[in-house]
Amino acid sequence: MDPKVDSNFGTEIILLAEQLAGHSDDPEALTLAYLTRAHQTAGAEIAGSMIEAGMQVRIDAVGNVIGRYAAADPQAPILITGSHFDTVRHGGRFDGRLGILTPLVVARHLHQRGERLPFHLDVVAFAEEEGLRFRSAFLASSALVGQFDFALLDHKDADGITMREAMCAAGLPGTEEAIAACAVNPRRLLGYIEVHIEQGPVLLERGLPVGVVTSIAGNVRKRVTVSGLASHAGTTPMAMRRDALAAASEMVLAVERRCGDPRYAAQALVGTVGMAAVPQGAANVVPGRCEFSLDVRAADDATRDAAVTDLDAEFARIAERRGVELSVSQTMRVPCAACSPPLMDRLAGSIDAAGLPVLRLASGAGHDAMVMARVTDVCMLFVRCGNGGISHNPAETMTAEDADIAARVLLDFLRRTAADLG
Ligand code: HGY
Ligand code: MN
Ligand code: MN
Repeated sequence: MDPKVDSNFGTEIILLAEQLAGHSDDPEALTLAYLTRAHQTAGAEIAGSMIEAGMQVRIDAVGNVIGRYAAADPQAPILITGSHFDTVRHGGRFDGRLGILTPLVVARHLHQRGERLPFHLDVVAFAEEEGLRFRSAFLASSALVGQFDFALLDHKDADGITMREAMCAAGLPGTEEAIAACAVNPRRLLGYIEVHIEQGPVLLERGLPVGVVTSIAGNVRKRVTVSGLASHAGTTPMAMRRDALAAASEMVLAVERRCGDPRYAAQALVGTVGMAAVPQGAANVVPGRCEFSLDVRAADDATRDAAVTDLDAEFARIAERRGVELSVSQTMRVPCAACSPPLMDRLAGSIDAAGLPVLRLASGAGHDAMVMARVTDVCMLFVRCGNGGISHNPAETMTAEDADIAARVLLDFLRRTAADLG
C-alpha cells in the first residue's frame, strides 16, 4: 500500500454520492430517468467535479459525461472506466454512481500529486443503463461502442415524448450522425474497468470488501400473454373456467421451480416474473387475460437458454391443460460477457497487494461492462453491499471503509497498467 495515498477516498466518495442523490425526479426517493431536468443537473454536477479533479470534460450526443485525465502524449492509448448515473425507480445511491465517483477521486489524487499516467484515463458517467424512461437499457454504452439502435429515437416515454425530442430539449443534437460520432475507436483502447456495488450478499457473507467479477450474466426477457375467457365470477362453475390468471400463476411457479433447481445454483440461474397484470380485471370477473414479464439469467448462455426452452415447453403444457391461449415474444437477449483473464489477474494482484484475499465471483446483474466487452477487454471490481446485499432499493448502502479500499485497489490497478505499458 502506498503510504502517501490520501486516506479520505472513502469519505469523499460517500459525500459525493450523497450530493449526487440530491438530484432526483421524485422527492420521495432517488429516481433519475434519462434526460429529465434532474438528470441534466446531476450530469452538470458530475462534470463540475471532474473539472475540479483536473480532467478535461465533454458531454457527448447521448448525454454521457466524459472526463479525461490526460496523458502527456495526445496520441497515448486510452483506458476507459465508468458506470451509469441514471437509476431505477426508488433506487440506491451507489448503483452505477460508485463506478463514476471512485475513479473521479482517484484521478483527483493523481492530479494533486502531479502523477501522470502513460495513457488517457477516460471516466465515463454513462447517461442511461436502467431502461426506466424508454424501456430500452444500455443506451449510453451502446452509443459508445457504435451500436446505438436509431429506431429508438422515435420511441416515446409514458408522456408521449420521443427520445429525439427529449434529447433536443436537453440541448443534445438528437441526430443519427451525432450519435454515431459517440463511438470510440477500439484500436486506441487498453480496455475497460468498472467499479460497481455488488448488489447481492456474497461479499457480505464472506466478510470481504471487494471481489473480482469473472463474468456478467446475460439476459433473456419475454412478454407473455395468457388469454382465457372472461366470465361471471358468481355463475361460472369452477370446472368450466378458463382463468388466465390461474394459468399464469402456475407458469410463475414453474419459473420458480425450474430456475430454483439446486442443480443449476452453481451456474447462478435465476428467473423472475417482475410484472404481472390482469387488464380490465374486476373482483367479480374470472380473469380473461393476464400479461406478465419473464427475466431469465445465468452465468452462461447455455444454462440460461436451456431453462428458457424448458419454460417455453412447460408454459405450453399448462396452457393446453387449462384451455387457454399463449402468446410469447422475446423483448431482450443480451449474451453473457466474460471478463478478460489478464485484466482479472491484474485486478487480483491489486487486491492481493492491499493485503486482502481474492474472491472471484460472477455478476447476476447487467452492467455497462457487458456492452463495452463487444469492443474491448473488460474487468469489474465488485464492492461489498450492506443491508443484507439489497439493491434497486433506497436501502442500498455501503461503508466509507469499503469505498476507500475500492479506490486504493483501482489506483493500484492503474499503476500496474502503467507499468505493463513499459
Ligand atoms: O437489470 C440489471 O441487471 C441492471 O441493474 N440494469
Ligand atoms: Mn441497477
Ligand atoms: Mn448498475
